[in-house]
Amino acid sequence: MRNYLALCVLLVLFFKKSNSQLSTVLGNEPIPSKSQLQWHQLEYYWFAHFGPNTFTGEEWGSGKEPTSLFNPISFDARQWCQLAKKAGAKGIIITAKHHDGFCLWPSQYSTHTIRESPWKNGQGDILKELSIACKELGLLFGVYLSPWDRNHPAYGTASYNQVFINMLTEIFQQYGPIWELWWDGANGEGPNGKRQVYDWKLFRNTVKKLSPQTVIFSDVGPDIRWVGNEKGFAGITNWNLLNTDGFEPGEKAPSTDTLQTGNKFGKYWIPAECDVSIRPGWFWRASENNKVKTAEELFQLYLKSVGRGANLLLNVPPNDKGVISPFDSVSLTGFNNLLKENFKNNLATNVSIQNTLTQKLKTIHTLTDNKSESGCIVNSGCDHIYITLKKNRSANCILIQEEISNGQSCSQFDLSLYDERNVLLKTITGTTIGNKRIITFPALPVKKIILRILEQKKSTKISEIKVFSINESLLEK
Ligand code: FUL
Repeated sequence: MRNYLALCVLLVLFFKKSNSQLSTVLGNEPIPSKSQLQWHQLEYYWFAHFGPNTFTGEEWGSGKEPTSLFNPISFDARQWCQLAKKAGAKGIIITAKHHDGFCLWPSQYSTHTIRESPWKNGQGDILKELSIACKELGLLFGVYLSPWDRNHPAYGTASYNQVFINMLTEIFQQYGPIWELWWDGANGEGPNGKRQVYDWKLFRNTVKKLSPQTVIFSDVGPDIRWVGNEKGFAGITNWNLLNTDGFEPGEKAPSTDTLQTGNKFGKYWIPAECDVSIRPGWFWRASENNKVKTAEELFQLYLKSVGRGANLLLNVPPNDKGVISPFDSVSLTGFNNLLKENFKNNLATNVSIQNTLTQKLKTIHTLTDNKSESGCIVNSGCDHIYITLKKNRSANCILIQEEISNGQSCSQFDLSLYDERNVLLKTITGTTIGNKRIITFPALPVKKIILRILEQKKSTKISEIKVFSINESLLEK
């Protein structure tokens, strides 16, 4: 009996632990880990590309740039964070080391770092200042660490894999907690003309040991996948599942089309993240100050990423003084205002569900309670969800959320829009829902909407339904 009890305790502990670390399977369905589920709720956060390229105007530094170039005299991590907060972002992922190998922290494992730069007489530490500012202002702190290194003398030899592990360990131990770690799949030649054979398995295992709660991004996860483009959009059909057995980041990744849509019957829960820059390039350059995406363009990206069930990783590159330029900040605060204004007034007054076999109709308050964890199971075929709207208001946007903690289910749905006299105005069809699905259409005098799930993997749990009248100029293009 005592052994039995001990085993039960062990199992509970193990399950609790593993559930927070890795995506698991329920029945045959992959489900998100606790960290992945929290990641889904973030929806939108920033990338900060910063380093020698900020001073040279290059996108991919050669690794031969003199360290004397790096001197952001007005560097202010709090300015970045204050703006990120104001712009509604939930965290910042910084390029601790880009392909040029320059480290934004004084790494023991490189001689090409800020320690060798004139900035703060070599005493500065960007990762330290940014991680502290993020904590103080309530933002998550994430790190991009490029495996490709065009400077490190060990690159292209087996010993470089250990250098990379040492750098990861340094970062996690000195600047943690790190919420998301970003691995680029790019792999070119290093200073000795050789390419590296990465030990991805060792990298992954090391990070999972150092920080089990961190979500790791790469082309193929293990926690978050690349969306297959750098333009900021997910597939219109977007599964949070992916088959990664036999694949690796970089050249051995699945096709970009597959990354965009995921695999309906994928073996692992690896949702898509849409990385895109607010400027044409990833790094700041003065010549692109007048090419910053407008608030309206950012809103479009939001519809095509978050509105398709993915997350939006928006790159906001600080300038050569070490601050985010006013050109970018105008767009960013404007974008957040558009989100707040346009998604403020939910026109749905009542949501009820009717089983067409029994004709029973009941109101479902959980679908309008603003809580994505509560919801209502919808059976395909027999269940209809009725959404009643406020009077005399035209609508042009519908937002649906699926409760995904037990997996993603809906693969086909339709929405029928009726006016006050019960005349069918329009039928909209869709495929996946996932964490969020936002559909826009030219405004119509809608009084009632019926949502049907036409095809699903198992029972779909819908958690929120909202209807809006957004500015006509913001409809998805
Ligand atoms: C790419 C890199 O090569 C770009 O420079 C940038 O960092 C982008 C986010 O990922 O693969």
